[in-house]
Amino acid sequence: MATVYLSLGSNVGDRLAVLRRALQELQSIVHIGKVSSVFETTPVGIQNQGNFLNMAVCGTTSLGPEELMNALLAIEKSLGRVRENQGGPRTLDIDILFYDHITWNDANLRIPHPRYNQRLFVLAPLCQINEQLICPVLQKSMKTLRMELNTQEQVVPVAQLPIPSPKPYIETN
Ligand code: PH2
Ligand code: MG
Ligand code: MG
Repeated sequence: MATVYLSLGSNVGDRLAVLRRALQELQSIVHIGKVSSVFETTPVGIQNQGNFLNMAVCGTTSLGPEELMNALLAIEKSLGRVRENQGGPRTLDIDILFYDHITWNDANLRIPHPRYNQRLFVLAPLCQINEQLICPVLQKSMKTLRMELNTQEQVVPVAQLPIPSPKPYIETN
């Protein structure tokens, strides 16, 4: 089993409902151990789009990094994401921040996630679930990276979602 840290974001539709559904879907591929609060965050990059709700999740999975990424893309799709311009509005984005202590760099997948350390909408939720976590590349804790970050981003906790129980298997005949 691998320990993974994921970042979730939504700025289209009923954002909180989307995150709630995403956690339920995630339970089928990741055994969720911790969830952060849900934060309302101002958009980074393309500015003229709605505020995001962002959160972080930690859990364990038996999927490899690429399998996990494909499964996450399928969840994004099932919740109605249409891929348009990079960095633009999205119903649901699920990014792999860390996968154990591995580094992965190819055209389709980069772990740790690129630029996560420059984004308060990632670090604030992440620090809630494990501020002692050390980045395998930067060799610094999430707490330190957050303190070093100088940003205009507004990041406010607005809700807490429960960890959903794994989907029960109901036999029908
Ligand atoms: N995601 C982006 C670009 N900008 N800004 C915020 N606040 N939250 C996000 O999740 C986000 C973003 C691309 O993935
Ligand atoms: Mg993203
Ligand atoms: Mg993504």
